[in-house]
Amino acid sequence: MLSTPSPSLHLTQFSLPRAIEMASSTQFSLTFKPSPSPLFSNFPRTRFGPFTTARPIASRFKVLSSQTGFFTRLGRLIKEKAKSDVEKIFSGFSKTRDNLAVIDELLLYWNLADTDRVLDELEEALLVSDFGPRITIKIVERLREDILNGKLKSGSEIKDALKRSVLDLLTTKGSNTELRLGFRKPAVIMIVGVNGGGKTTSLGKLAYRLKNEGAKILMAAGDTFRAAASDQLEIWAERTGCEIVVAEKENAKASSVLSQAVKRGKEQGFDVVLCDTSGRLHTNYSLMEELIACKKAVEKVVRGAPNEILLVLDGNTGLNMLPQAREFNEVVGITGFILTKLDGSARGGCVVSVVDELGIPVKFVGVGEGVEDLQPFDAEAFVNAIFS
Ligand SMILES: Nc1nc2c(ncn2[C@@H]2O[C@H](COP(=O)(O)OP(=O)(O)OP(=O)(O)O)[C@@H](O)[C@H]2O)c(=O)[nH]1
Ligand SMILES: [Mg+2]
Repeated sequence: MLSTPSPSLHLTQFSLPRAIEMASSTQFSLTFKPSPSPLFSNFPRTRFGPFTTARPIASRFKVLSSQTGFFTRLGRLIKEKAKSDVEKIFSGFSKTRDNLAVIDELLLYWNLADTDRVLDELEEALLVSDFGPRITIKIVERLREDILNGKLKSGSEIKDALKRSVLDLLTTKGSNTELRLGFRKPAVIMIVGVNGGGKTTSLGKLAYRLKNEGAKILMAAGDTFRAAASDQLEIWAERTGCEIVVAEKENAKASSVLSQAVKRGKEQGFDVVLCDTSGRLHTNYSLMEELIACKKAVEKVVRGAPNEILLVLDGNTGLNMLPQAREFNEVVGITGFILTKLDGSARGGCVVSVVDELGIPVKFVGVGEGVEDLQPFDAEAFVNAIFS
């Protein structure tokens, strides 16, 4: 069921000045923007036409909304989609795969006498792809042991064992890849991270996915530092047919915007409120404090919220993302990662190092700038995508 805005709301659709004019005269007020027409009249007529999204929205919501455990199912459905999006994941990781293709060549001509040289080169290939020294050594030494014990007798057996090792690492430490949305409405997801990592884009793509599963989504423009930030999110709201709450004034407190949005979400029966936040350096103490305020403000409105705090990490930063992850986790408690820009990076191994080092699951990977380019993380699909 699509939320159909009332006729009066339709009239003011995306008219910011009008909305501001109508807003209350309190010191701090927010504008609430209804979603565009359910027919997606503003949807770009390119790759993602209106009809690719309209059908699943209607059908899935009917099934799910009438049952308890809506959020559990929503989280699971999104994850299950990863299995069917294998092609997308495969193409998204093409650079990492190219980088690791050397392993195939090495193993093709492998023979026992050559083991040390081959494993040295394999080690190097993993390091270059940002698997990180600790895991790389762990993987390579396990392979060496199995080769010397006679358990692995051919190049293809070594390759399979390599894939199994990586899969084990991912599934042992980061298996909770489903979104955990609790059981109170609205579920609240906060997206945090350093500047330019892909927070707003990921939020937009996530909204698209959730909406496709029938959830009623409200976006909250919590990046109040830059005027352009809410404009950017508004474009995503329009593109995905979601509603959005933005601050009326520049430099409004992010925590107030998020709190107001969650209140609105609660009053108007939204399923999920997606909260954008400003980019901040993990070393900037006062900005990190602001995140704590955002978290508390949201929690005051809905007990248990935010249900997810997703840290966006730019795949191009490679292993430098680890200190960021540690710091954000210490300050606000990260529930999952979104690793972005993996389409442009040959360093897909960072997925494994992040999971291994922090024991926090990667929930999504960004493999492009399009609306469908946020893929739920599936360890098996990932391993198959990087080791073709
Ligand atoms: N290739 C590629 N580009 C991406 C991906 N995710 C985001 N981007 C691009 O990265 C740039 C920054 O994305 P934003 O979403 O604005 O990043 P942000 O973290 O919200 O930035 P700030 O709000 O300034 O901190 C944009 O040009 C996005 O299109 C991805 O998965 N792949
Ligand atoms: Mg942003």
